[in-house]
Amino acid sequence: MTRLFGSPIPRLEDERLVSGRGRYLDDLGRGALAAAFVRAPHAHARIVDVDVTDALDIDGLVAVYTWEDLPGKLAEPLPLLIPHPALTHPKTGYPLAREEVNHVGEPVVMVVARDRYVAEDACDRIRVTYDPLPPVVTIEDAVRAEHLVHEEVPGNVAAHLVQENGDARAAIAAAPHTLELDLDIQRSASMPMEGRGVYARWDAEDGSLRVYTSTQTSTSVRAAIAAKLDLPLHKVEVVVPDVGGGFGVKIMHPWPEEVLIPWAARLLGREIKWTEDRREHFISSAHERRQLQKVRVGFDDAGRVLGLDVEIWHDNGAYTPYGVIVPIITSTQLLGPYKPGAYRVEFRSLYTNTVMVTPYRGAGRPQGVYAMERTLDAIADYLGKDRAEVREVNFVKPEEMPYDHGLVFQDGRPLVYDSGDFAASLRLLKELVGWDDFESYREQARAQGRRVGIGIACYVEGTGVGPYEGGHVLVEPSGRVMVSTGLTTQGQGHHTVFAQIVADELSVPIEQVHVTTGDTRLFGYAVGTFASRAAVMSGNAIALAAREVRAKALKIAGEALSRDPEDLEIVAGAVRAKDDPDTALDLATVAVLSNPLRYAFDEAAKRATQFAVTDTSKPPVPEGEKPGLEATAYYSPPRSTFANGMHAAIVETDPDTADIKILRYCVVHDCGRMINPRIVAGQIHGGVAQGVAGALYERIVYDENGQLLNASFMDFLMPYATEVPKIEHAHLETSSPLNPLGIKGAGEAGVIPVSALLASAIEDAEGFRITRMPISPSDLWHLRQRFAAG
Ligand code: MCN
Repeated sequence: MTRLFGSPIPRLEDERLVSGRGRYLDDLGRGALAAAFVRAPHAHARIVDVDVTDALDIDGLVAVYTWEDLPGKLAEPLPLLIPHPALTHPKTGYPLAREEVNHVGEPVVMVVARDRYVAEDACDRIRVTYDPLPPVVTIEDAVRAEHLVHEEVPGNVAAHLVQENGDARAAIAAAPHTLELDLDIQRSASMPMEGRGVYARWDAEDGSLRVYTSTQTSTSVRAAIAAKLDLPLHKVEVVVPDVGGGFGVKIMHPWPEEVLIPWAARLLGREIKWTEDRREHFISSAHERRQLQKVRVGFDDAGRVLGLDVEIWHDNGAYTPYGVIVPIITSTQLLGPYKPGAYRVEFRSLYTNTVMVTPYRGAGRPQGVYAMERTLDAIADYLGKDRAEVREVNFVKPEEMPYDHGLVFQDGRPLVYDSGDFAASLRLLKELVGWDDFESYREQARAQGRRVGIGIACYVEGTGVGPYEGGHVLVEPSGRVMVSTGLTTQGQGHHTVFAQIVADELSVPIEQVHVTTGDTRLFGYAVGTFASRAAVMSGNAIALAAREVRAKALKIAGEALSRDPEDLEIVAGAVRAKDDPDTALDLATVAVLSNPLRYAFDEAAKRATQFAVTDTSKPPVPEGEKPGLEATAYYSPPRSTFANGMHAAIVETDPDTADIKILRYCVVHDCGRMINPRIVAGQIHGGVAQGVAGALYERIVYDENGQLLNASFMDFLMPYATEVPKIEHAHLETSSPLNPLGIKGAGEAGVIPVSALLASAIEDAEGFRITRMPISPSDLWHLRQRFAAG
């Protein structure tokens, strides 16, 4: 049988999904009651009064709830998911606002009604009286601290952290050359095709809840519901249907709606559903990316960085459910494939009266790469050196792996790179894009009156973060191989890759393998899908479980065939003797033999009778074994494994209109051993598309009152496929020594360097420094005017 690990087979789930047979949250719960929310219209205000009287006589209204109605733990603030010592002033919101609202869109009242129309009409009739407070909208407002987002948080500083390796300031002072850069990256947000959504059913007789939710983290939503509603864990089932994209926004556990809807379903004894609309997604889910950065760098004549001192002001939004995870990722992964002589980073995470900031695909890395790569471009310009060469002199070398940066990573463990050959990646990228031939191309273009530029940006990505993930593999008496893992799927092709792994390990046809993800009925322990961790974490756990099943199958078949398991092998779905292929038992028969309660109605059971243990002195289940041809295994990594990559792009900027076109886009990517190169390429392409969107088109715009001005696709400029360039890619596979399969993650990589890269390429075309991203034609046009005016 051909080995499937490493094969670019098409995704098994796609036919179903693209032919309209996916089941998304809103496809469920037809006939359920609908919930809708009254959300804050002010960025910052005290709630004076909530008057629901006018809504109560609407036909079809079922219930109206405010914070005052919430019992017990439900009335408490939502949990702080990842505490950190630097987070001195954590703040999380209430499921429904209590006395104050801190951003436009915060939920204040929940309405349950016959259908969504009635619920929305009722929302319109609810009068909330507010006493508006001065809002803090931007980082600059927060730093000025004339007003406070949370009264008890001085200076609006949620968290403050300094990390150092060596004395960067002294190294800069002693360096032959120094530079300073002020950089700015704007706020953006993930826009999955499907927004969030929850549908809950209460079974009064059983006293249990079934909750369907569009989430990236089913087990922790379940734990939160059980805790908030004071239910035993086993009375709460969380099932994740098909999910139309997450990109980080669905990792909050729980969202207010995820505890409120189940609570109301229990209280009313009715099924209730809520589906987020696009406006709600803009104003009441999560955003990311805004940072101001100040970089001071000292370097030598070769462009080697001797000291790097970076200050970061991070816009945290109104609450900190995720602690400092985003700025801490920025501050550590900023280093990319490089090793500055000494490094100091200091960040302040600042509250603003805006939608809270949680990880969005790339999670803080695009900002870090932006700071580092803009700095290296500035050094190259200053020294008149080739930009790729300046990068190369700063690379960590393969012989220096594992490389310890002397810093603490986001998981609290040391920041240590496990593998990668950055110089090899760079060589490959330069060849792919034709780096050395670009100047002659530029000359030709110039002769035609065209302005072109080339850019480069490199990154590393800590992937496969712990603490663990599990996998369960079961061979049924039918011969079907059922695989489950607790993490969820939002479009990454997990069902295909996990089936590839198991089909290989058990030597069964892939069509026989069925994968389920994110269903707490099947797998209760899991962390979730984020941080490019599914392949490393669940991939390895499932492989380990399949290996256990394989060993067990050999043992059971060995007993039945009176052979030593060592003398047996599994080939094409059957256990057979290495020296005699006719002495064989198919896996279905072995599955029957593994279970003392034999399935007499099954074909395999009939075959199994001739091998059944007839010696009554032997126990029906072999000593030390459990019944069933199944195994559960967990994988817990020693630390994160670091994927890496480099992108290069050629752009053309219109001398008159300042229109920006990407002519070539090249990617070299190394995520260790690839389970499925086609899926990895798809992930990279999708990531690049999202990165191009964030670099040239999308941004979240607030006015001075904290009103989101572009909360719809009319105004938030999501690019079409026509704006996404053709992506040329090459893979490098340096195996990770940290996990049995040698893999590293790939899910976020594509998006990470794009803003840095396009800034680099546009700068090269235009001849002046780009320090603010995203950049639109109008931004570029204004920059040109400013540059021309000196
Ligand atoms: N893969 C592989 N070989 C490797 C590494 C990965 O074949 N060496 C495959 C994996 O098996 C998986 C895919 O590539 O099918 C991505 O793997 P991984 O890097 O483990 O990332 P996750 O599966 O954990 O996905 C999370 C990641 C993140 S953090 C965001 S955000 C994101 C992303 O994936 N959101 C997505 N990609 C997305 N893709 C879609 N379609 N929708 C989203 O919401």
